[in-house]
Amino acid sequence: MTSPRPTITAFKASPDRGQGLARDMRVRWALEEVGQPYDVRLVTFPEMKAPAHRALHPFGQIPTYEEGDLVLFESGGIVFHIADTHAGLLPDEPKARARAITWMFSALSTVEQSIVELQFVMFAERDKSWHGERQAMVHDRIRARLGELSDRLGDAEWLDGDFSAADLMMASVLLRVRGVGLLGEYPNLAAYVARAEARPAYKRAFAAQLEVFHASQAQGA
Ligand code: GTB
Repeated sequence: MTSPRPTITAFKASPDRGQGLARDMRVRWALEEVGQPYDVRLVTFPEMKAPAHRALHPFGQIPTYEEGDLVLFESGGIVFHIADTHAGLLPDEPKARARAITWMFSALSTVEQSIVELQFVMFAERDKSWHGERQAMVHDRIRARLGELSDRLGDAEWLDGDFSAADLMMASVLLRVRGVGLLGEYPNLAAYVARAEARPAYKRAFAAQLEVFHASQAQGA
């Protein structure tokens, strides 16, 4: 039985200006990896907070995922669903599958956590008297996690065997700190992310979200 073609939501005008850092990117990437065509509904900030969108996403955010009468929110849940229902992103062998899922959770709850903190520091706390001190503290927290991850990855190509949803999620998270220079301090992690970005599915997803940004610029959004 084939699933209905899913629709995801993404920013109409992403604040990252097409860098592919918003969380629709990881969903697009997963869909591209498994060869699942999809539609995108673009939403403005006010639309995200309106009742119609909140019916899909209780926190008024992107991304969401609609597939027939199934509605999902949370990029982790969405990517897991895609990986779970298509071949190619999770191993079939039960223990390897469980390890890959564990790494997905770890990317989101252990590694991304302090990276999200940095987002607040950079965008919401710039004018605070304690900004510099807090930024240094959060940078160090991120460095601690990156150092541990770097030690575990070592010279391996991917986190646990072949490329999986675990790597898709971890690379998506790590990309968020490349712009502030932290990823470059860990050459094996930088190379890991570069390998992930070189995947054709990543490139297709990146191009699709960049096209949205260019369209929003052309419309003066
Ligand atoms: N835990 C949720 C998930 O993983 O899906 C978090 C979803 C989330 O934070 N969505 C953000 C959002 O909708 C967009 S991705 N924000 C609007 C709001 O909360 O009102 C986060 C994001 C935004 C911008 C950049 N950037 O500019 O670089 C990067 C990431």
